[in-house]
Amino acid sequence: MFLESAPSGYDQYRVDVPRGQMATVEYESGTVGGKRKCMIYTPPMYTEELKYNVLYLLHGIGGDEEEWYKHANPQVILDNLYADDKLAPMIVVLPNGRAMRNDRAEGDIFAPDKIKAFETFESDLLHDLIPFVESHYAVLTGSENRALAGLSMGGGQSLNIGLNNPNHFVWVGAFSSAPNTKTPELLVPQPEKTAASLKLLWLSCGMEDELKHVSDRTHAYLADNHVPHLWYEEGGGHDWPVWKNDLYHFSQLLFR
Ligand code: FER
Repeated sequence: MFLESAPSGYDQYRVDVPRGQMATVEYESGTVGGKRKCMIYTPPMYTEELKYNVLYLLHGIGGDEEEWYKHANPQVILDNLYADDKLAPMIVVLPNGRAMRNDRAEGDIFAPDKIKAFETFESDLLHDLIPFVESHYAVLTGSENRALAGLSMGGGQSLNIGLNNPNHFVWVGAFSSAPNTKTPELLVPQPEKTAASLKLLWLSCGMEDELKHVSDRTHAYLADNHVPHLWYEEGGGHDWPVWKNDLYHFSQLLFR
């Protein structure tokens, strides 16, 4: 699919628009054993009197719960989209996808125990973080009200976890998925079932990304097996301009 790049200024702070809020919060994780941090963006005019959808947005191998915030200012992109009436109301949760006691991106970030922790996150997300969010924020709790997306390792997690849990997520987005992505046959063993359960399956990748073979392989299998998905090849590499552009487009498609 061809999408125009996000218009210039989409990621620039506008003085005249209502702002959402970005906060760091802690939740108890039975999976990891102890408190874990995540960031949560509540949209402009957030009120407990309404109920909101939730996008869980995951980081890459070199990051943590602050990665999107530090590199992409997602709150600016989202505030601007709200101001232009282009987003369905949603909270955005920025978890730490490395579910282990020391979840900082330090030392050898490719060490096997650290890679494994990106798998363990499935349990932390389903059993610890989602229940926390749903008991502390004014949110809708159906599968049609939850989206899961991420970049690189987080893109692989979104596919691995999202497609494995159709009762939890019907909006799934993978930006520049990393080699942690399961093989397509494992990801989508029953193509008809996956096709019937999802509202949106988004796959995107920069054309100069050295990991593009991962997304190519997933896309080819989905196409061969008639699983509807949005396939977006864009200019750029394994980098923030691509992921910011993905957030700009993907977020507008959610919860419609
Ligand atoms: C790999 C290359 C890259 C890999 C993971 C990555 C698990 C992740 C990159 C990123 O998150 O940016 O071989 O193996």
